Amino acid sequence: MHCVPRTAHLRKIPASALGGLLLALACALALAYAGTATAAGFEWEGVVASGLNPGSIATDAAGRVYVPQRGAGLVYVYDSARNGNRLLGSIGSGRLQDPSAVAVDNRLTIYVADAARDAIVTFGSFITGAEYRGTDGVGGTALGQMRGVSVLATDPEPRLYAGEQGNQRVQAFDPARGALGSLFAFGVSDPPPFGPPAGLTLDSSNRFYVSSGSAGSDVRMFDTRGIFVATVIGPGSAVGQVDGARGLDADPASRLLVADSGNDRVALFDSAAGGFAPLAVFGTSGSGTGQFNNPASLARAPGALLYVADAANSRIVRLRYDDADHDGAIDALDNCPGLPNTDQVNHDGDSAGNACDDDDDGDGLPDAADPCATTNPLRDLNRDGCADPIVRALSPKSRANFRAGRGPARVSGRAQADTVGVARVQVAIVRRSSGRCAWWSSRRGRFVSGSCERPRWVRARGTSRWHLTTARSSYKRGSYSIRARAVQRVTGAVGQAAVPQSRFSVR
Ligand SMILES: [Ca+2]
Ligand SMILES: [Ca+2]
Ligand SMILES: [Ca+2]
Ligand SMILES: [Ca+2]
Repeated sequence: MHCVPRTAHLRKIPASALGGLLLALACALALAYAGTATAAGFEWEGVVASGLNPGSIATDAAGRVYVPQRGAGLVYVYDSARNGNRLLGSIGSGRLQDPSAVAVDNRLTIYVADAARDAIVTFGSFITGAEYRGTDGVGGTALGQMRGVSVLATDPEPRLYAGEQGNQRVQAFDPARGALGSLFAFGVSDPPPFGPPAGLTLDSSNRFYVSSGSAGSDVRMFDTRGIFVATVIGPGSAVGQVDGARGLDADPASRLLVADSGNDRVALFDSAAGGFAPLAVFGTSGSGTGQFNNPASLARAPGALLYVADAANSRIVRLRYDDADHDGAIDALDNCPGLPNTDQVNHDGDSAGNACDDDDDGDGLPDAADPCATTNPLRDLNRDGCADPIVRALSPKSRANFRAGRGPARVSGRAQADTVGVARVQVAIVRRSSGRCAWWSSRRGRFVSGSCERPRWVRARGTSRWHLTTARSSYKRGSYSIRARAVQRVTGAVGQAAVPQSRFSVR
């Protein structure tokens, strides 16, 4: 929408006062919305670690942070933010010389690029001791060989991708083939100018994004086969531009997070569907709070968190991004944006989480009038929002045989009534003999004659497990049937459909 200054607008079209008011209102709304969108940017949470010489960092599904320490032959591992980001330990001692990049796949396998040997070293999950699994690769330009790996990425397959500075390409590996079977590689430097690859990530459609750390270079998109599609973010220092971005990470909404190294800031760009529009930018040059000096790598973690390797400040910084309501769900995918709902629970699977859904179970009854607000019952004859109460496991079972004067002294079963529970269970026992009916009366302690069409319900003891005691001696010859039904708490609904019956005879 195009909003002109209100006064100018009124001066131009004085006759249309109502139209002007409407446009002004619409513009006010648009501005309010823009304000909300800006608020959903980045927030500084703190410095996680300092005194480091970090390479390209990674996180795992549990939120741990992996920081390759260039030159030291180690990858430091920090715990999740929830656990205080404390240093858990390191991996690679004796196996690594110059770890330049790390990636952790969805099976928690750890891959470390060793720039000193042009190889990728594989370790098992950190929680099971990160055991050494092997070293693959050698310097060279053929498939399976590599030069100067500066960044690693994984996809859900899981496959492994390496950005090679020396060969100016991205190479894809399939670890399932053993020995890191190389699948294909594609060059990233054409069209020029483009420096060696530094940032590498894949969106949810498995398209590649590659950036270069060279001043004046852009961010490029390649299709799933590695064919160049377009430059998606151009070089420069204005909002919407990057300058030698060394770190990239696509988020679950396929938006791009960028460590904009030359501009000492981080930025969020919309997805391909959103035209890579700039959504938020954060940071200025320096070494204080909210400042960066050559941010070189970034990695998302659960809880709407983003770790940034602030390289020239020798530190790792934790940011929160796109989470204005601070509930740990990025607002782009938050099922109640603007309302803190950490659990994101959404019973009916619609677009609104329970916290902001007036009808959590989607059964058409608003929560305030729905005693079973989180169940959408299949069978709800009285439309009270709760599944109709049912009785089962009725005993004695049908076709049991009894002798006169020795009938079943105990009738029992189970009952249930949705989440509200059973208030009581009622039982009706009838004897039919020569076309006449007699019903069990607990008050009288015997069968009393009555209409065959009008059951005489008596109350059983218990609820979800219940029983009724009768007198064995009161059973005369005839054919009997027992019915039982449960009465639901809160609304008093009575089990209506499929009331179970047991039929037996006394001879
Ligand atoms: Ca949120
Ligand atoms: Ca929320
Ligand atoms: Ca819902
Ligand atoms: Ca409901």
